[in-house]
Amino acid sequence: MKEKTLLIIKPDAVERNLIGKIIMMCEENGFVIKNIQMKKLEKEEAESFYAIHKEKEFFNKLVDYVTSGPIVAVLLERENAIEILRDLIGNTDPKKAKPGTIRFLFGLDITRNSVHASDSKESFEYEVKHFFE
Ligand code: FUP
Repeated sequence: MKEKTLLIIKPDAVERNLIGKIIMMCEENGFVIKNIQMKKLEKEEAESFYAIHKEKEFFNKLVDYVTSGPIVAVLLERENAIEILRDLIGNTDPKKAKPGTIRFLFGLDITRNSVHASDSKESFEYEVKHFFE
């Protein structure tokens, strides 16, 4: 069964002209682009998107970072999309990410880690509303 997931290309990657390379890696791994949008998030939108982390010590830093420049939201589809995209992006901390993953290749540190991907069906359903119908 085909499944959708959400990829966010974060400000550090957009700023370093990595949009094309990251999307190419997705396409090479069998994902089909269903929709795409570039957007600079308002503080309130970022706080809503990351609401699950509201109580974490890194929350304010995360919101400041993700609103620091434009991001690209990409709606992707393939079989088992959520799990496969999580594998393709790699560990949250680029230092711990497996070679060949997006965060290993492009991530700068745990905050500026280049991409976000939904980690479950439930988080996808919540996150996608911030960008697409
Ligand atoms: P992930 O799903 O891999 O993006 O990781 P989390 O949901 O745990 O974290 C969401 C975002 O919070 C990360 F992408 C970066 C940020 N974060 C920090 O800045 N510091 C931390 O210690 C953990 C996460």
